[in-house]
Amino acid sequence: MNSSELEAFAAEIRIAAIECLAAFGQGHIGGSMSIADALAVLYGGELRHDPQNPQRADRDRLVLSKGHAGPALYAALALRGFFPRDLLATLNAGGTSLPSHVDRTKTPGVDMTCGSLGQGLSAGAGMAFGARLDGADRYTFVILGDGECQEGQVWEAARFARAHRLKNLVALVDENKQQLDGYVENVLGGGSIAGMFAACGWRVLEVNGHDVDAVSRAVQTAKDGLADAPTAVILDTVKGYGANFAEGLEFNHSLPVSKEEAESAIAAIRTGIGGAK
Ligand SMILES: Cc1ncc(C[n+]2csc(CCOP(=O)(O)OP(=O)(O)O)c2C)c(N)n1
Repeated sequence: MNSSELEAFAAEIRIAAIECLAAFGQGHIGGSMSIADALAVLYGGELRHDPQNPQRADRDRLVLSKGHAGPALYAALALRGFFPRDLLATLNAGGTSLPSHVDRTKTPGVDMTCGSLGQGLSAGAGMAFGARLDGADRYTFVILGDGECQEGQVWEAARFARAHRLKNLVALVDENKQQLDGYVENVLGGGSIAGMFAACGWRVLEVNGHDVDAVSRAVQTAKDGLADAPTAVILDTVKGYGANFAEGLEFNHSLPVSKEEAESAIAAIRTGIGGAK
């Protein structure tokens, strides 16, 4: 996909995720919106995947460690044809294959069950290590939240990945500066996630996470094989980006989403996302 196609894909991911949340009536809007552009880049070409054969062994792996952002991943998967788009309306319903938090046993295209924060980078490091043992050229991408990076397990995994020189592992950190209960700076401020990954010996790239070209370039760099280390791509993002009823609120982690709000937000997205960046 070229740049304008990626932007259009990101907009469709936002729209489908909002529809999905509105069908259930509430959910994790903030952290779903902030990763839409990164998902567009991954599913728009950077991630080797096969909607007709989601378990294909040579696929790249994606771990959505901030598993509460399932609606955004489900939107991307549905738009790529992993399952029918109608299924998005079953988010969190009894017996659904689309639970609020991602579950690899339920949803085609979901590679890891996540929701208890802090665990995904460990799983991803294991997948990357496994790929090396297999002699396989697949990559593993892990999407983490900045609040999530307060979990100690993230840094155990980071050190493991560096110690084993897992250059086939890419962490994408959604640095939207907000977590469940407010601003990261106020909850556990100080320090720099980029600096922490660098201190663990990772290659670190910092980009505007809503600029699909910048994210694409960073992911391509992460895959260039030139660093003898894993790569962390720090995405400078806005929580709720593009959903006009959520963006800019201090507490937009999980919100009720009415049909009217969804319609208004979708109409605004269709006319072009406002310049928060
Ligand atoms: C171990 C653990 N503790 C607490 C929670 C509850 N929880 C769910 S989402 C969230 C905030 C996550 O913030 P962040 O990682 O920044 O995600 P984002 O803002 O991108 O949605 C918390 C505390 C959880 N899911 N897992």
